[in-house]
Amino acid sequence: MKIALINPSAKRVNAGVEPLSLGYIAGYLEQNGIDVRIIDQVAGDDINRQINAYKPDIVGITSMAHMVIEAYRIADICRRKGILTVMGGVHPSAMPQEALEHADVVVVGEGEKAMLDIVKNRTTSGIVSRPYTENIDELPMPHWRLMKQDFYAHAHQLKQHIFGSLGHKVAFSMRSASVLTSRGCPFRCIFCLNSLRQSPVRFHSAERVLDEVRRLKTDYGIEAIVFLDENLLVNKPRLEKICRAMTDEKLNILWCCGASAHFIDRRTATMIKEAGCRLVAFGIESGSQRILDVLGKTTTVEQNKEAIRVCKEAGLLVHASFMLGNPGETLEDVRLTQKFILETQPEVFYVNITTPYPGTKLWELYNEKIPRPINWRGFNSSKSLDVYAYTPFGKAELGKLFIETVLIRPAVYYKDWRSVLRYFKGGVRWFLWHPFTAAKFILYVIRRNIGKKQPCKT
Ligand code: B12
Ligand code: SF4
Repeated sequence: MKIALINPSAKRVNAGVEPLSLGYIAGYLEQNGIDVRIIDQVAGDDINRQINAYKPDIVGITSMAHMVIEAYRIADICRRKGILTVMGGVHPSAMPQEALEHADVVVVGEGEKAMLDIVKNRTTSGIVSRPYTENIDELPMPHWRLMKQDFYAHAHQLKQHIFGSLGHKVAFSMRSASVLTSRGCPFRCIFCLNSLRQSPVRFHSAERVLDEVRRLKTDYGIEAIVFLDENLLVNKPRLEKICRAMTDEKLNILWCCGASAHFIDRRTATMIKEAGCRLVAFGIESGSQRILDVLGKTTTVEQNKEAIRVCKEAGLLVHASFMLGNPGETLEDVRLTQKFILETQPEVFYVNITTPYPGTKLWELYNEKIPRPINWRGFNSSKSLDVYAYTPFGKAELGKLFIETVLIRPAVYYKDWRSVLRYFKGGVRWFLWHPFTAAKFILYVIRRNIGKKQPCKT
């Protein structure tokens, strides 16, 4: 039995990150003796050609909302070829009936055990769901080799340079990889899948995390790691073990992570810095306490300011993301967010348009206001203003405020001409050092932007 797992590419969203969900499923299937491949459109694979060459019995396609049109197009093609077509991931999990119009089987929730059951039981139709894996250490590590580590090791950096994530220069000219050390989050922000998802927070043990880091270093030459966890700092005893080992063993890996302002204090900031952390990313979302409360964030504006201050004092770079177009947001709230950015000066910041993803509380509250038929391509948080459904601002006004907020960037990033020069020098040097990867990536971007895709009605 041969299984092909497919990672569809989405126009307009840059995803220079390994498809870890498929990596986990591939690792689990292979551990259970199944022949598996990952076909990755993002890394430049031609899906049709690869499928014709590999001739899988089953395809499994992952999807988030913004890429689902392409995922459905691929599913339709696979079904036409007579291959059993399974879909999974955050969007099909939230909209299984919609996905069933294109796939034979839809997996709701985690995919490792569900996919193995489908293969073993020869399930050919319907919705499949399995209980969450309680002890995630039972799952094998993601299948790094099948995830095209070589492409992603550099795609990260290109993304960082091209899109100006200055803070990510931690990985400058280094081979980098993404690691997930936990699943779930203790909070329930209304715009996030965790607002309704009943999955508990589960952690890989410190030993398992260290094993993965060491293996990435020795087997794949990885020098920089992006920890993709929703909140790496939640479990302090585990964090201490990981940091102590990284420091004592002189692993010499630079890393960055996501965190919530609840969990950072001076001691933690110093400890992670010593262990190689160079950047912490916070979902700050707003400078207005009223909006933080509406969004179900349990942080305060003051707590967020303090978290940024503490990180900067410890010598860590700060990446902060903000959301505009929130329910009931007024001009005054937006001004508070702009003021927050100027005051706290995070080294990197992103502004997103609040998007009601299916499977979230926000979707339940506002989906009826979204014009039908729904354009899923617009569900990408930052690249489209098509999906706002609940803000008192009109589209034009929201667009203007978005641009205005994004334009604070130069004032934050480029405080003097030296920082501008350093940044561009860094980018040029990278291209000179990696001409082949750079050429490959540029070709991929060109192909993706001019390649015509068949429209797909949903
Ligand atoms: C880490 C992360 C990222 C990382 C990396 C994502 C990646 N690898 O592609 C980064 C920072 C790059 C990122 C970027 C974005 N992200 Co993000 N991200 C996450 C986060 C925090 C964790 C995802 C994760 O790795 N989970 C762990 C893995 C193991 O779980 P999983 O992906 O769900 O996969 C399991 C199941 O879904 C299932 N499954 C998945 N695929 C398949 C396929 C088959 C065949 C089967 C059977 C099962 C199956 O099995 C998997 C293993 O158990 C989630 C939040 C969350 N609560 O889930 C948001 C989340 C997935 N991101 C989201 C969004 C919107 C984005 C962006 C569009 C934001 C933006 N504007 O740029 C981009 C898109 C990037 C892209 N890939 O195209 C949304 C998606 C909402 C939606 N319905 O589409 C989420 C849910 C956050 C939210 N708002 O609630 N993200
Ligand atoms: S803290 Fe982040 S991951 Fe957790 S619920 Fe809120 S947005 Fe989601």
